[in-house]
Amino acid sequence: MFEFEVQHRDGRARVATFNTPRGTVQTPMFMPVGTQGTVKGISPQELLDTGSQMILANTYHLMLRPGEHLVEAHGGLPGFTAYPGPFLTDSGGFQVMSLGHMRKITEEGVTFKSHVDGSVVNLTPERSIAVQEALGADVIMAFDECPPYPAEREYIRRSLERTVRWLERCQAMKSREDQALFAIVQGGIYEDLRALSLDLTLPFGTPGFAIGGLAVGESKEEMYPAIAFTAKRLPEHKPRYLMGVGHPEDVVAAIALGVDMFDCVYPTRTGRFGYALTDDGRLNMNSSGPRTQLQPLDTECDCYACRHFTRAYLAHLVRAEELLAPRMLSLHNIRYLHRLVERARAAITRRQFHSWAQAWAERYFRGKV
Ligand code: PRF
Ligand code: ZN
Repeated sequence: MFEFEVQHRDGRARVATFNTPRGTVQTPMFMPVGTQGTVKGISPQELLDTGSQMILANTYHLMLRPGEHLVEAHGGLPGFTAYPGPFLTDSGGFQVMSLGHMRKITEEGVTFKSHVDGSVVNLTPERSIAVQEALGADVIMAFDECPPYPAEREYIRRSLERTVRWLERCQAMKSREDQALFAIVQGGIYEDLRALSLDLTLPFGTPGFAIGGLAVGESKEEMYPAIAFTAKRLPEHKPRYLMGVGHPEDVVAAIALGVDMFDCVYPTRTGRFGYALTDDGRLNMNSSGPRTQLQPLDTECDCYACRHFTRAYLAHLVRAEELLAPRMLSLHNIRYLHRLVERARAAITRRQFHSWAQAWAERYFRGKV
């Protein structure tokens, strides 16, 4: 179980298969975000139809509501949500810091006030693993701290060292053989702190490693080198997961640097806000252009929305605030990310990734449709 087999390489980019208890996935892969046990507005069948391979769900939200035991009573996330494929759960630390109130971090864990009912909640490495075992995802994440940006170097160093001690507690707590625990490398944008985090984290030998602590407000000029030197030092034969990254240009850039897995709310969130991702850039459905255009969102896209609807019809739905609009834009944008990684996999397999990526970026940034 959890075998990761690299099949093709082109520079640092690779195509691989990753075996999980609920099926084998192809990487590079994009994971839609189903924070509350649902990818907002999209049914399980629609997720499968867009080419989704693995769905991300959140420990933080599900432990607060409805509680992990209710999910467990359904046989875990697949029974609860009716999505039959593999899941990955995030550990909760990152969400506490962005959503919890009155947060307090100690060596023991994080104490915060629930955004649901205001109650005081403790989240520790042990609790995070217990919740993730009850939720029953195929891949579970270590409980970490993602420092805010900007943060003091010294704070980031102490934080990453504590994240390593928390990883040790996560590994000790873990009891299920059918779940893979991924460690998370932190260290902000500092090369020496990333190196320290790698030195302390790699010996745990987890079946996969995540690059955390990025896409938190730093520039791309700071983020890309941090991805590069972290990915370079991660094991060749294990999956590398860049957490919370899903802007198309960042996905393409990170694949070139050897990253295999991505998740982001971007395609669904920007879809709900009325934007469609296309090879000519992001299309604002509230602008005047699409209102009279009789072509689909993206002529090459094979999603349900592109096979059936014109831009003009979808722009009408957006302006009329019809529920179908955010659903169809989310569906199309998820398919866009899946098609993007599918094309990246094909280009790596042909050993033409660099030229494909250049041509893709040239068009994506030229077209301000
Ligand atoms: N840690 C965890 N989840 C995350 C992150 C992290 O650093 C990020 C950073 N972009 C997104 N999600 N546990
Ligand atoms: Zn489409």
